[in-house]
Amino acid sequence: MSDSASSPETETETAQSTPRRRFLRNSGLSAFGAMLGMSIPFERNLPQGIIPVALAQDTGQELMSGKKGLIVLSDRPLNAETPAHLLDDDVTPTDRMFVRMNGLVPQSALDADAEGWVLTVDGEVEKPLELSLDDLKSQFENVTLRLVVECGGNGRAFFQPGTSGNQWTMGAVGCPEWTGVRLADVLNAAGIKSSAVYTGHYGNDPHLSGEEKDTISRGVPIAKAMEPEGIIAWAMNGEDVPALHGFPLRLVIPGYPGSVSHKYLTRIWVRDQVHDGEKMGGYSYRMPAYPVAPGTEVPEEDMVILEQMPVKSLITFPETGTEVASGQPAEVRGHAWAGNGDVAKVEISTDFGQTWQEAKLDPAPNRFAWQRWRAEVTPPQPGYYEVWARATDMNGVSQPPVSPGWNPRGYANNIQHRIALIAT
Ligand SMILES: Nc1nc2c(c(=O)[nH]1)N[C@H]1C(S)=C(S)[C@@H](COP(=O)(O)O)O[C@H]1N2
Ligand SMILES: [Mo]
Repeated sequence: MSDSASSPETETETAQSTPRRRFLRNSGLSAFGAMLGMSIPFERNLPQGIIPVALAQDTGQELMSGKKGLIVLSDRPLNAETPAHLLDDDVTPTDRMFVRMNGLVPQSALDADAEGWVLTVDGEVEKPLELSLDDLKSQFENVTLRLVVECGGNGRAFFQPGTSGNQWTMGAVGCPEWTGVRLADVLNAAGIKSSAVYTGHYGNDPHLSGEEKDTISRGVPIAKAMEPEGIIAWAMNGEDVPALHGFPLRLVIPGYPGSVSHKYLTRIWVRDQVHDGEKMGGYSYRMPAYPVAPGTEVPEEDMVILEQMPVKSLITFPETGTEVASGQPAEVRGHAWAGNGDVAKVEISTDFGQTWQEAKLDPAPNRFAWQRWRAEVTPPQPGYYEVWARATDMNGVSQPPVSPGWNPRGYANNIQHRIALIAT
């Protein structure tokens, strides 16, 4: 190692300034070599499991330099969530949007290099498409929508017993404004055959191992893909989608776990069966088909794909632990959203769930945007209070005060959000 690692900074610079085109041509290189854009003379000495430091992206800090106040859960892959009080904006600012990587951020995204980017749409279609960014922008109606992206594992930290994966608390969610074209319009242009069942999504983010395999490749049922809110986006909050969020192109398919909103999108494969890409099977994004006691070992064949995300709400103001004056009304507010569309109501409690008061709930600016709610609370006397919030969806399904349906990988936890309020 020490022989070849002259200076990490130099190697990083070299790797980043090397055009992607060049290392794609150098197909004789090993996987790591190809990613670095140069040969690794002492590669046979590289101990197994050691990644060249220039590729390690343990530079979580560097990648996160555009973010403010996020909590990094892991730096390889990079995963960071947003504290609830930083999610108060109606439109989540880019510097506060959570980050969920399964692999590495592709070099093309770090370089903001979209030259020659092509989106392929193939499989069960009449007319396979190869679309450049310009084709997408010019051939289809452009739409701008506020859409919630929430990781399927948001809330995992609250399950007992604990389950493996990022220990997200409440902040693996955000609602930026996305601009792009409707996925449905692109699929219609390709002509969906009657044999089409599912989509399969691919991007160019490298696997952590350096091997040439997919980090993640998920999809959605065709009916979901044809909903008008699913978009192929090139802009987030009015600017190019940034490196961490999928430059230059990503899917945003709201209502389902964030993992179907593929970043660095290169291909949509229309399948004649349920997509079987990476993280579609086993225990990934799958739930027991029936309720199980916490800690149960569920046979793989009894697992079904997690589709709609449950109804949920956040208290984004004030920050937990804030002091307020007793006997005076204090504003409490946040957002609510549901995987099946609009939220019916939001209620809050300041007496540990004995009584609930209905909050004022704004309509969604568009379907699958989160909805603003506000309420006033008046602590009757000095002391410690908690505010609990619960949203109810259009089917009358609401959020539980404790973690709902335990499952082996800890998905879809819509436990009520609670904050502390200190009345003086
Ligand atoms: N190419 C690619 N797309 C991806 C992922 C990924 O690792 N690679 N992670 C998915 C998961 S699990 C989530 S929750 C969302 C997170 O989107 P964000 O990082 O923009 O917040 O991206 C999804 N799309
Ligand atoms: Mo996720």
